[in-house]
Amino acid sequence: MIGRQRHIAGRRRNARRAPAGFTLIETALAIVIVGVGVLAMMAGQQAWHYQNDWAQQVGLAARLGNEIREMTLTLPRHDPVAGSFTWGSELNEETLEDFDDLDDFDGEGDGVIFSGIDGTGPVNSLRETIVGLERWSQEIRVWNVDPGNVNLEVSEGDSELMMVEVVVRWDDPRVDGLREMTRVRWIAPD
Ligand SMILES: [Ca+2]
Ligand SMILES: [Ca+2]
Repeated sequence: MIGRQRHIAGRRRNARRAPAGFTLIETALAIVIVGVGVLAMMAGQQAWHYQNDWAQQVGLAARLGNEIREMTLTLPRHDPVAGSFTWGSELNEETLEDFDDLDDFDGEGDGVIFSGIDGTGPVNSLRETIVGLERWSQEIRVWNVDPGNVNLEVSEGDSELMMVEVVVRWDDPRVDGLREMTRVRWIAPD
């Protein structure tokens, strides 16, 4: 009899111990918790990649603006013969290679664009097309400003003071259309 009681007491002790393994609900909960964690990590990584990529593109845009600035810093404002009378490139100046004064970079007053889409750019300070930047463009405009107020545009030839502007755009594959990435302006030195 005593042996039977011991046997029953032993079974009860075993019954009080937690069963080995997890229940279905515990397993499902664990899967959900781990899944949410993984998703959050992936979202965080994506955001980091996006911001890192964006910082690179902004840096590149600033560089493309400065390439034009360096290219044009030593140029005279106007053609030594035609002066501001011929605003834009002079006769026989058809490509970037031929531009030898600042107003050449304003075309006929509409600006000049060096673009990867049409194969004319973007260009560096040595007037070479930069390979691999087909989605980028540099638009240059040149105009005269009032010496007393450089924010005031005046008619071509009405002032000796000249403003140069470069707008750098990127055809961002993540959105439709071109993004303006940077806009740099400076007063042309004498
Ligand atoms: Ca010229
Ligand atoms: Ca010219």
